[in-house]
Amino acid sequence: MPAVIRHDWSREEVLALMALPFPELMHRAAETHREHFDPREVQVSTLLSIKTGGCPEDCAYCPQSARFNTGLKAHKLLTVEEVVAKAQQAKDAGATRFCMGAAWRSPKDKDVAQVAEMVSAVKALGLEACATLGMLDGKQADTLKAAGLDYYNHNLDTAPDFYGEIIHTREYQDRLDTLAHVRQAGLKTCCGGIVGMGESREQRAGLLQTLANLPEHPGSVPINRLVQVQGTPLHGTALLDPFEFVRTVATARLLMPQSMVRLSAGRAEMSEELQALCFLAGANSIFYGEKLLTTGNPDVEADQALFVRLGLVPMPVEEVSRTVHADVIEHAHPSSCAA
Ligand code: SAM
Ligand code: DTB
Ligand code: SF4
Repeated sequence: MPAVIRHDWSREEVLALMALPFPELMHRAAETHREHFDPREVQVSTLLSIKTGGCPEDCAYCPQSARFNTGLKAHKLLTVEEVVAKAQQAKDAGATRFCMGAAWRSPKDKDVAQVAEMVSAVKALGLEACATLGMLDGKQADTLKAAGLDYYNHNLDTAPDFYGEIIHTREYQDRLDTLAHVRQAGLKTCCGGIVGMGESREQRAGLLQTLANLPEHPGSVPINRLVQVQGTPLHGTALLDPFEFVRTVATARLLMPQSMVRLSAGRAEMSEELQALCFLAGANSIFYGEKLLTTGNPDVEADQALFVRLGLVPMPVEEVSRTVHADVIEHAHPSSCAA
């Protein structure tokens, strides 16, 4: 059955889903997941920080902001050769997508030209390529598309009404504008946010509502759980109830049935049982490899063992493309909030 894709969710409808009795929410999310995907398959992406630290922005969660003393050692842009070597390692370990992240507010055109070379080299290895470089203008998005980039990651991070508590150096609208440039260039969007930053459930619902009401659902929706880094303003934030995290994943699955929902940052601090619940709730993508950008991620061996114990398998690249390109029915005025 083709998916019913909505872009007109109200916050009340999203909250009603999030507040369902846990077994009901999990049942609906798992059902939606298997309507569109093979629930055994999990897409695996590896991250590399190609330019580390020294960022002028003040994102309160981020160890890479130059404004906070986190002890992080800054590093200038890596060379194409260094990036290709890491991409080859990621491919050999079983990753199908390679995501390059840079601690920029927005890249200069000469930076984009260098990243474009990296993208072409990563593509030549047969990997999907993703980049996250900060705000892009239309021309920069076109350059990356021409180099063969598949995805651009740019997160909304949180609800519009909580955003001002977290970031002061760029507006929510700037993020929406970059996402529009990315879509207009024909790139697939990877867009999600962070939970556990002290936001309310209403605000988590607001993030998911905003994501689902974008003109197109993001191809990938990373749900990050805050990694608390000493020296950042959010270090010491009260920990989010793990079930609330699972509810967020399940609701993302219900609102964006055909998107890859990525269990992103924060896995190193999660039990395997919590991760398994997230897979049951419809998460079907992870970051794979010992490091995220600057913080830790589970060991490759631990992830491989978890996949075996849970009967999960890595999603092949062709299937990732097929699901993301699948035709959808645009449905503007549904009669019920049940996805
Ligand atoms: N500088 C670019 C930007 O901000 O768009 C790209 C890199 S930035 C590190 C990419 C994303 O990583 C952020 O939007 C945020 O969602 C996530 N992130 C950064 N620090 C994090 C943390 N401590 N915990 C969870 N997610 C984090
Ligand atoms: C995303 O949503 N999460 C990734 C990726 N996109 C670039 C980044 C997580 C970063 C976690 C903190 C760090 O390792 O620096
Ligand atoms: Fe800079 Fe990105 Fe970190 Fe914000 S999230 S401080 S823009 S690297």
